[in-house]
Amino acid sequence: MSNHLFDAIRTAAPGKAPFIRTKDGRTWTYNDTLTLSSRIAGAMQTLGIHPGDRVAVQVEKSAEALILYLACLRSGAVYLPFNMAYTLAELEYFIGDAEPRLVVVSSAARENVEKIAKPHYVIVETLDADGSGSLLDLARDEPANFVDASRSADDLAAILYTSGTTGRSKGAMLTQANLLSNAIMLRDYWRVTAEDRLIHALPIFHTHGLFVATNVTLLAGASMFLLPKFDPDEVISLMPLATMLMGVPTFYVRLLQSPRLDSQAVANMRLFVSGSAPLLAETHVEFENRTGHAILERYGMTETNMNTSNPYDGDRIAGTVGFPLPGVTVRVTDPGTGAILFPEETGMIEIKGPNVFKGYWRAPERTAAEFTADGFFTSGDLGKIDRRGYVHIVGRSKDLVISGGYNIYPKEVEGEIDQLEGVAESAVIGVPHPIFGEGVTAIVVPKPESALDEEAILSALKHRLARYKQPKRIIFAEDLPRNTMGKVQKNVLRKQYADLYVRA
Ligand code: MCA
Ligand code: AMP
Repeated sequence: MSNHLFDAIRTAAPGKAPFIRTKDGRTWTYNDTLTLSSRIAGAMQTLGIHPGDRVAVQVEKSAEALILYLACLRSGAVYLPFNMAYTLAELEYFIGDAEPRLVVVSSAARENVEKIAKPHYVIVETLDADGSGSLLDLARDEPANFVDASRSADDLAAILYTSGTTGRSKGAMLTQANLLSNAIMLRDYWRVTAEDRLIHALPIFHTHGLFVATNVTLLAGASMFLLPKFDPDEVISLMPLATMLMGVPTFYVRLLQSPRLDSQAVANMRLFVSGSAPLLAETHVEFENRTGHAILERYGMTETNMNTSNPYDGDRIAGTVGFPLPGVTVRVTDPGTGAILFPEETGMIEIKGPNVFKGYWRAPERTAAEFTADGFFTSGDLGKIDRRGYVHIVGRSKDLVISGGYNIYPKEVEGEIDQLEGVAESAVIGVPHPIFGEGVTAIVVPKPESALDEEAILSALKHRLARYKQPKRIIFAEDLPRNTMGKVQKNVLRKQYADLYVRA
């Protein structure tokens, strides 16, 4: 029996060497990780979880949470991680759609989650930030030699929900082969070895922190400093003990705000990686001037893992996302005709390769709509490939805001605002923000005689939307600019409010 992804992780695991170190001074060796993941997989089996069952997880970042992900791989369960910021209403939708067999949440959330899980016959167990909870209690007496479930390359390893420009969030189905092929490629491309020590300050419910950071570390037999969240001071203090950092552009903007960041502080560091959102060329240049390190920017998506990367040895060019990764084909097409464009011409970025997902969970029509007839995934990103082969992302055809590396789909926020009494209509846009890259901003047209103000709208959204999706500012307007087809011209609004946060 073989387990496509976990067998590779097990083979790379260097026994007594450390895998995770946490802030409180604890260390999990690879052997400890194998033992605990075995016990948790055993507990899940005892609970009746079978290969192919979904296991939804909404817990604080911890070593045990990462090991729970490994336990899911071992038991053949499909891992479904959720952002801690999601509200109960958001979680309820995901549970209804994914139909997990088990949901793991914090003890504080258990009672409420049980209420929404009950109609779906879902088991609820807990895991807290300190590693305690009912799931680990169940795992304690399970054996350390769990027999891993058989999983082939095409079996699902995880489903990650990504919001859609139309309709509700959709689950991107990622196979064992999607994850393994991408992690091996990145490990080799970025020269990650067992000597590396990664500063892991990203959340572990998205591709960046879960697959890029964690799978690459595991397949190199390397180790990580697992931080509960990003804190620039803490990250700088760890640099003399570490060799790598992976982050979203906001990390680098915030690090540059610290006078402690200099060439001395980074003397032991080998590699700084950025992704999930555009890194401003000025941030790249300022970071290199201050530290001597050229940040390596790469480009990925939940549906595709990583597609391109600046080179390890060659020029890491600011404002570009580098070359297609080995085995990945990237092309640029005319969004109107689908014709393949020449270098330097801007169009739709399309992707094909072993990294590209299997489709959206229980949504074959939505899957079909995102692929071309010859099997390329349509990214929704607009870009070009220059004469040297570097890919540039110049914009998005999808209506999406990226704030601090988190995606926000305006339609979801507009839907919530439009339901409020006194609102005629709204348009949600992203405008440049000095820390988050883009700031979520709502332009609201009130109904005549409505007494709505900014505070009333923001407080109404509080329990309806995750915090990072809530607008940073609400602006009232008499009407929205529209084109001759009646479509709201968001580009006009983005231009009009371009310096809203720069001024603030
Ligand atoms: C926090 N706040 C935010 C965000 N994060 N507002 C907008 N956008 C955000 N992303 C708000 C909080 O609500 C709070 O507001 C205030 O900022 C400070 O909160 P705090 O928790 O202290 O912030 P933080 O911990 O410093 O968080 C900022 C962060 C974090 C470190 C940038 O958002 C983060 O870790 N982002 C990474 C996201 C990520 O992993 N993306 C990868 C997706 P108030 O005080 O008003 O309540 S994977 C992906 O995109 C693809 C596949 C790829 O290519 O990687
Ligand atoms: P997600 O849906 O969270 O997977 O976000 C994927 C999107 O993030 C991509 O389609 C891009 O729009 C954006 N993205 C990721 N990496 C980069 C990058 N290096 N530069 C610009 N945009 C990026």
